Amino acid sequence: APTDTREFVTLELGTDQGLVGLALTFFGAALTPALKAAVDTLAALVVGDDPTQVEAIAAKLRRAAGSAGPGGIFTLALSAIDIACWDLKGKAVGQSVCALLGGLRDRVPTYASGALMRPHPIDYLAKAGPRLRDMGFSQMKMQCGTASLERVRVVREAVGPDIDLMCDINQLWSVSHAIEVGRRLEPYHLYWLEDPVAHDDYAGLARVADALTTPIAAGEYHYGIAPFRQLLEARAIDIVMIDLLRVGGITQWMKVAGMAEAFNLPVVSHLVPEIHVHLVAAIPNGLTVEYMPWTLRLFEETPALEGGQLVVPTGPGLGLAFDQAALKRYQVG
Ligand code: SMN
Ligand code: MG
Repeated sequence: APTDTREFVTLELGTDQGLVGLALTFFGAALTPALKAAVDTLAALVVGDDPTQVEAIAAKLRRAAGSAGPGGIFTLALSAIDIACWDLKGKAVGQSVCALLGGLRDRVPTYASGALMRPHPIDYLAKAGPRLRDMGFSQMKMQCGTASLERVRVVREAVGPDIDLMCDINQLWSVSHAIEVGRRLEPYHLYWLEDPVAHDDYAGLARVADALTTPIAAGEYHYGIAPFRQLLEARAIDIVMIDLLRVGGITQWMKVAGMAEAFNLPVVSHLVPEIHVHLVAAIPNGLTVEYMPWTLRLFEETPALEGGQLVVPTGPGLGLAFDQAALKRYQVG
């Protein structure tokens, strides 16, 4: 619901040269205090290490965490360390993270997310869709589950045929339901249908992808890089969605993007647009960045939106600074 609050764990890693690398992580929900403890513990373990050696740091932290990984809180915490290290890598050489990763382009398509949500009534969607278009977005995503045909029809009619419209099911459907409803959604030309079924039902997802002409996107729920091998080998998806925090940070995100490239598939990001803009802009198969506004207020300045595109910050590292007053204002615990 629009009044929901979310808790983030922020990280600032300082160096002996006076640089500060920043990161954030979340998905802890009721376990956010445990996630914060994990981030603090891992950060303490890398004091004195060279932040440019991100694989050495990941290896050390995996060893230290023992069988608490892979996945879960360990990976969410590891991601924060890795992101802060990449910010430091960029700051140390005066280049953006995008430039360090390949620097393919200076802006990327982006889509509005978070506005057309499942709890919203249909008449609200009919007004909110065009509002996003008027804000300059040419791509937007809605959530569905029940009454999906009606909801998609109303939004499609409200925004017109030229908007790229996506629909996220968040794993709510069975395989047979996904195929049945997915077929009936095809006249509305969705840009993609996201997570129609359980994220780890690779064969089921492949059946859905095979049955529909609408591209299937998934990947946000997976931890680490190995599950993407399953998704790709099973031909379960047409669009590879990578969540920076669940995959293990920037180092791991780039590996999955490379896997997707080898399968000739595009990559899209999940949440945290401020950081993902660097990654999607760096790779040849980057399709679009999810513009989810949850984290924007934590920063002094965020990537500019120009003509439906997100501009990659050119400052060193991530080109971001925490708004310290905002962090104080929102601080919990
Ligand atoms: C999503 C995921 C997590 C929280 C909110 C929304 C959604 C998305 O699946 O794709 O943004
Ligand atoms: Mg989703």
